[in-house]
Amino acid sequence: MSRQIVSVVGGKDAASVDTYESTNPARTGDVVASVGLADADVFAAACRTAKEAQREWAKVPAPVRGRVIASIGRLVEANAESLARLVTEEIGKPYAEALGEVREIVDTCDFFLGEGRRLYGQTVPSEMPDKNLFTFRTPVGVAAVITAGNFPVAVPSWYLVPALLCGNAVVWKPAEYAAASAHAMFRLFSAAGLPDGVLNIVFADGAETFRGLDRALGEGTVQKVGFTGSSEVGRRIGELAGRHLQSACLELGGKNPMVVMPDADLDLAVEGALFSGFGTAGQRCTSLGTVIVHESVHDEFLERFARAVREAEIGDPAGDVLAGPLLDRKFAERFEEYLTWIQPHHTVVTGPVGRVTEDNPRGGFDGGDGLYYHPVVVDGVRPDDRLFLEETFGPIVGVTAFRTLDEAIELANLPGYGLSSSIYTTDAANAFRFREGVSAGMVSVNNSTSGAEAHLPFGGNGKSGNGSRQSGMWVLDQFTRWQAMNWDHSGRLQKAQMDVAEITPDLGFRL
Ligand code: UN1
Repeated sequence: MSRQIVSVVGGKDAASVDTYESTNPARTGDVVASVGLADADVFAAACRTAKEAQREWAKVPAPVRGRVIASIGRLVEANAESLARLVTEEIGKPYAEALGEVREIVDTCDFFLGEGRRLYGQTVPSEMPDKNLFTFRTPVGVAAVITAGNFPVAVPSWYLVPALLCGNAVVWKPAEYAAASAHAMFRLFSAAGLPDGVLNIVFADGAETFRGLDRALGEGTVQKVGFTGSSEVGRRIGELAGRHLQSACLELGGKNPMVVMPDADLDLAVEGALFSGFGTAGQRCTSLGTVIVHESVHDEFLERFARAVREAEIGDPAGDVLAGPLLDRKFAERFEEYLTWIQPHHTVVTGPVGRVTEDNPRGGFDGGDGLYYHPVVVDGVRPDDRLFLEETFGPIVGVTAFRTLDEAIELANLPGYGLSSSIYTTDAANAFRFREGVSAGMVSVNNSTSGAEAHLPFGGNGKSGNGSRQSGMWVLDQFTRWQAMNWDHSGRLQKAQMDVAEITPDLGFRL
């Protein structure tokens, strides 16, 4: 029997106006959860509830909030297998990867539980005697967090954990097609003892969420918006937040390049391209977009890459496979559109294209009623092709050739995204020249474009985001604001810039 889930606001179930069925993409007939969808009123009410709860939560000493984060980590660890199984069931992520995703929540908790005992401010010297200067990190207030479903629990934890640790309350709107995984994670967070209203979960469609967010921003109940999803929606969220003088933390799409130099270890590059191109069925924001390979090793690389892709195991995500199905019908439909971008001047080097069916099987696998797609490598993409310029969320990778490193860097930056990037080379000078030239927020050397660790700054530039960074200590600037304090204990009014002692130099002095 499938689960029935609804929004939870202030610790209580909230009203729904519609129902969404979250299905298993590996067996589309199986309903994983029946999800009650709320409207804009519920979203705005959740932000008001969060604002109330935040006042008290901010008063809880940060080390005590850190203990709550520690408990969340323990609860997630103790429930890792059931949560990972649910992620696999709901979005078709291979089980080993789903376990890794759950691990990423624990890593994030491990990092931030100690931050509760740091959250350092500074003492700063004053320009006058008997005066002290300090800085404090203060919570922003309420964070509205809207997340995608390709990482239904790990990426939300990058927002939720630091936001809560810093003394904020959160209204979380997860993707509908990953609602059951999100609800399970919400229950684990609640079991750690978060007071009612500090973390709220609202299931709603995009339009209602947008209206609710607009209202909440207008009412002054949201001070930070976190959004992970497409560049197109991110732009609208950023505009909306900006109109209300609030800043958004945007983690958007990518067209992540991998440069393969003539001196690269080609087998290593192929392994990296296979994992980042087709692991998670190419549905990470960090997934490989285009391989930019030196003309002298192009043919050799392509042959080995195509072979590796043909031999890769695609199938039931509960098993030991490189990739399972696409996340959801919506993504399958969009992926079919991306396939129409393949042009006569392209060469598909991997075999069949499209949905895996009885008539279009992958070896002996007919896909059943799952949303399985053939992985595709397209050679000969050109800089003005849509396949080269736009994100193609799904199992498709383009290949193009270059002559000089400068040309490769230009190609890498051309699409205008700037999330992740990678270079395979055995020459340190190439690696550093690439790092300097590439516009991406993240650069891998002899490693794939995906698989960032949870305590380095994560985020992009250009169409990949507005420069905000998540993870590690860098995300603290998203969820706190600096407050400057000065304390004059001289007993008189000392005027800055005016009542300052002068020491007169002899500027005419020469040796
Ligand atoms: C995403 O797809 O939104 O670096 C995030 C990676 C993962 C996170 C991807 N740790 O590939």
